[in-house]
Amino acid sequence: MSSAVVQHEKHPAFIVQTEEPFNGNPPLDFLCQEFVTSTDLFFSRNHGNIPLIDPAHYRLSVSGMVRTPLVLTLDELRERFPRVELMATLQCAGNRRDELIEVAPIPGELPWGAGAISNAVWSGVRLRDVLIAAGIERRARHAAFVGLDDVTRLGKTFGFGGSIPVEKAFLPETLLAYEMNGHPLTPVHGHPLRVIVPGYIGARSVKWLREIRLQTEPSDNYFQQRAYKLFPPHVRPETVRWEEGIMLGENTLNAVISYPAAGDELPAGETTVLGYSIGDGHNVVQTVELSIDGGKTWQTADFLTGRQDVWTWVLWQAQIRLTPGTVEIIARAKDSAGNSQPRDAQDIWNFKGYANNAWHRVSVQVHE
Ligand SMILES: Nc1nc2c(c(=O)[nH]1)N[C@H]1C(S)=C(S)[C@@H](COP(=O)(O)O)O[C@H]1N2
Ligand SMILES: [Mo]
Repeated sequence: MSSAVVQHEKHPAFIVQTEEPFNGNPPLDFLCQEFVTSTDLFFSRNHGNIPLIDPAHYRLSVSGMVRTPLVLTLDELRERFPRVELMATLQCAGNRRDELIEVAPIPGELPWGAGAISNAVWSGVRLRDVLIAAGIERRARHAAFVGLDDVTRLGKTFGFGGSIPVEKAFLPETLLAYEMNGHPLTPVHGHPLRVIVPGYIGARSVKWLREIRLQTEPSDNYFQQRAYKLFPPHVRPETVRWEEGIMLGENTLNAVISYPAAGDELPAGETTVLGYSIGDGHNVVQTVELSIDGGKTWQTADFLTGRQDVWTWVLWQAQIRLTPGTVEIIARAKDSAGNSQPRDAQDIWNFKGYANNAWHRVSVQVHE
């Protein structure tokens, strides 16, 4: 067994995209078999090393625009604040980048398929309870997080970081989590403590959390100021003015077909199509629809999961009738506010390859 497998505690079917830094995802068909993703299949996105932290020596600092700066041990965090549990789906902003790369190259970024998403039950304390204990000042507008990992960018080495507006930091769903699916976090998922920001891109859920700083401006970290920013399609790396990008925060409505896969050969007749859909963090997914005639007519999929809220995905299935030839299956979702998804990836292409939520299209070969 390789040391990577031991260290990262992943399932044999887990697809490792890169070993260093460690990045990988479950195969799509495994992913959509479980409403709550097993920890050993949960996707992982890392920009630097995986720090191994002794929980006994771990300290969290809360500083900046607070009346009482805090330095907390893990035990203090557990004892001083109520334990809460919440299910939330994390999605990397780079999920489905491979389809944007088909439109035009995106050098230097991971070519994620649609597996950079997973759903887990997180336990920990509410960020708001910790912030109330620190007594935040009225002029604080953002909560900035820094991790204990080492990431090197532009010739400097620093901890991965990012921030969220204080309004989101004070909402009850925003957690400092020490457990995932009923067990202490594993090293790749941020042991011993990480932020969980439900409804936001995965990048704001900072792992191996070292510090929370309250400030007037968003984080000055590379991953807030350069990466995880959205630019219009005409902007290129050579012409980019970084300050003009939009900092990504909330998720976008998305729907993905997990079965069949592109290029699959299927017999004519009835086929069950499977997939997932996730909302924008404000509205629940209302319907998922499928088309096999280029979007002229649509049929509605059934949700497989009884439970549905704004922080979690839905799994769905639909029976479609396939006739021989090449068939493009298209999926799209609508949410409870009437929002829908963009039709084509080329309309939302951006040079960093983020937030692809175009209609998902899967072409299969159907034989007699
Ligand atoms: N400290 C730290 N936190 C981090 C990252 C990182 O590289 N370092 N990656 C972020 C990104 S981009 C994503 S999508 C999620 C992935 O979380 P996971 O590995 O538990 O799936 O963690 C976020 N938190
Ligand atoms: Mo991410």
